[in-house]
Amino acid sequence: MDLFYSAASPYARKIRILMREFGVSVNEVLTDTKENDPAFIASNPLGKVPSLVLDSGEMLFDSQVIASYLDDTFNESKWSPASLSQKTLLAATQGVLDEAVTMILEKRRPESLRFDYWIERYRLAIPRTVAWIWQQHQPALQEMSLASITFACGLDYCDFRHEDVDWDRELPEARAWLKEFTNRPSFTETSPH
Ligand SMILES: N[C@@H](CCC(=O)N[C@@H](CS)C(=O)NCC(=O)O)C(=O)O
Repeated sequence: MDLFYSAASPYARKIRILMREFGVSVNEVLTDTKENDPAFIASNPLGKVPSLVLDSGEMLFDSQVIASYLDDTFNESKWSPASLSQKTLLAATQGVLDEAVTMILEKRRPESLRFDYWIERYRLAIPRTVAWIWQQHQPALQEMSLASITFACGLDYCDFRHEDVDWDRELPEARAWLKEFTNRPSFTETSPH
C-alpha cells in the first residue's frame, strides 16, 4: 500500500497513527501537494492528503474513509463510532481539524486579502468546540477510538499552528489528557513539523 501524506497534515497524521497502532505495513510517500505529482494526483484528483493506494490498485480518500477502512479491516471496527452520539463526537473532532486548517489558510493570505472576521470566527469556534467535546464526551476520550485520535491530532495541530488559539485556558484537564494520551510511539513518531 502507498500512503501519500505531508508532515504537517493532521488528517494524514490520523492515518499514520492508525497504521502504527494496527501494525499495518505501508509505504509512506512524503508529498508536497503543490507539486501535483502525477502519481499523487492519480491517487486523489482533489490533490489532498491523505490518499491511500491499496495493493489491488484501488484508491481511497479522504481521511474518514481511510480510517474506517483500516478499522474495519485490521481492528474489527472496534474504534469506529456505532451510536449517533459517537458519530457526532467524531464529526466534532474532525470539525476542529477543518477549522484549524482553514484558519491557517486564511492567515497565510496576503494582508490585503485576509479577512480578520474569519480568523476571529475560527479562533472562537475551536476552543468552544473543544470545550463541548470535553464536557460531553470526556469518558469516551479515555479510550482509543477514531474520535479520540482525531481529537488529539486536532489539539496538537492547534498548538503547532495557532498560538492565538488558547483551547486549554479553561481546560487544564484536557491539556493533561493530551500529554498522557499522546505519549506513545504512534504519536511521537508522527508529530507535525
Ligand atoms: N477532508 C479531507 C481534508 C484533507 C485536506 O484538506 N488535506 C490538506 C492538508 S492538511 C491538503 O492536502 N491540502 C492541499 C490542497 O488542498 O491543495 C480529509 O479528511 O482527508
